[in-house]
Amino acid sequence: MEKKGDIAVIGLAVMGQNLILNMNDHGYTVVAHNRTVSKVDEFLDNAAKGTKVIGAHSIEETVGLLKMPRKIMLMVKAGEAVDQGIEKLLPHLSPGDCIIDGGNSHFTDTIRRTTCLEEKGFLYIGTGVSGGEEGARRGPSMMPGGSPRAWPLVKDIFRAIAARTPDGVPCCDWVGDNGAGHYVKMAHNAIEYGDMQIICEAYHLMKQGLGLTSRRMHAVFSRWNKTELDSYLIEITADILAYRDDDGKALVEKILDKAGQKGTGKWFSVNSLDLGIPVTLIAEAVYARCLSALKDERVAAAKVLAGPHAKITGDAAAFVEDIRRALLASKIVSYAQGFMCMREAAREYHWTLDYGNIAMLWRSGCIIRSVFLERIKAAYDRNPGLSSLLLDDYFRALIDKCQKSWRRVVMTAVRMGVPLPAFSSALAFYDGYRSEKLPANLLQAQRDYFGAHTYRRLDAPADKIFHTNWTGRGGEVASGTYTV
Ligand code: NBP
Repeated sequence: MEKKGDIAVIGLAVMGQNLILNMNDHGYTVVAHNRTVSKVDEFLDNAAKGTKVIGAHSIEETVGLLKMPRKIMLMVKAGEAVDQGIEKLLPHLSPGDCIIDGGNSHFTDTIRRTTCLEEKGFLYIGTGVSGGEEGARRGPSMMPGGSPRAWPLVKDIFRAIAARTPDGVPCCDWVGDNGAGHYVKMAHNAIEYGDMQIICEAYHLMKQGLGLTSRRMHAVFSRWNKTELDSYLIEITADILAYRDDDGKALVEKILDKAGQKGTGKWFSVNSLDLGIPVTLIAEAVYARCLSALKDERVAAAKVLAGPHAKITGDAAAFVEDIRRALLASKIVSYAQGFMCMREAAREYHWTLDYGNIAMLWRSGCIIRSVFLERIKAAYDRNPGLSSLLLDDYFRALIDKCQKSWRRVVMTAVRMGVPLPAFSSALAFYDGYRSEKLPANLLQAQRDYFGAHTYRRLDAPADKIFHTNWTGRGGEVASGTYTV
């Protein structure tokens, strides 16, 4: 009898190939297919040689080679390729079969696809897969969501191939309905933008403000990696700073300072605006990449725009510790904002998210893996209804410890003319969040003055709306109230 596969993977680029080999290592028989069919044989003759992987040269053959109910994972470019893949598969599937999209799809596409496939009697999963090539091969962090009935079909395979926390728990669990998995993956990527930006700001200040060499900064980041900041991104930053080019000079200093991006940080920032949640640090991280990309304009502006170019004097070691604390406080704000946004998304899109569990999905296998995430899990274990991580006792105490340093760093950088958009926006958010009163009373008066947008009063019931004829020339008619 012909051997049948446990799962099929369509898309034999870097992620698909490595996931297949990972599944094979864990004893699963995988059917492999790719749009450009020659890549199937190339894969079987090379990386998959000697494995149990079965090559399929058409969609029909792929489907026919699978055990029922069928599980077919698309690892193709996000967007149209996923819709095209689904269209091609549907005529060959039976009710109860499951299509899985493991790419970086936008969560709204996943919501649409889940509904569409469920209406046709099929099951659908949109799963975040994080950790790049190495993660896919050795154990990614996986964030599946979609049709809840699909989870038991893939649970064993996904949890077998996923990364594990230091305690041995797989970094893969069901996130929630329809687009929840892809939403959480988007949040992960966006938090990664924030983490990278705050590290870059620390580096910028040490280099430009203190004049530290890459060798010294390598030592600093290596030391920081033994503190609360212990994480993959701090570790690779230390490695990068130590890396020498052929001439013995630091390679990092020869790299063009123009950042690229693939869009998930922007997606999250746009979504945070849609939801009305101030995810300021991540948005600043996206804008910082945009500003860096304006290299030619910056080069021209640098010649004509004045500003300070002073160096920081005084105790350099003490200031380096100030920077570490500023980084830590900013990181706490970034995660607090990211989790606030996920909480609002859960309300908006009707998901039940387990925030402590999400933190542990990211504990290994992905780019933002860190010890810090365990503290987030502990905070949600203490209080599952926590409205902000900033209010958790551990994080509150940590911010208290870092606060003076954080303010000193931002003030010094402003004086020196070193841009710290993420550090400073995080501090502004912190001060705004802890303000009982903000100047929005004046803002509401302005809106009512020019547009009759109405306001509420502190000394009147909350549901009572007022409009003032501020100039004596306007009418008494108020504008309708609505939220954009
Ligand atoms: P790519 O994102 O580079 O996509 C290449 C694959 O998509 C190839 O197999 C290609 O087939 C297939 N494809 C395309 Br392009 N258009 C297609 C279509 N219309 N119909 C069918 N197949 C089509 O591959 P990747 O880097 O392995 O990433 C796969 C997914 O995983 C993406 O969504 C990506 O965002 C996500 N992801 C990537 C990483 C990473 O580190 N690379 C990490 C995490 C997530 P062909 O060979 O015929 O052109």
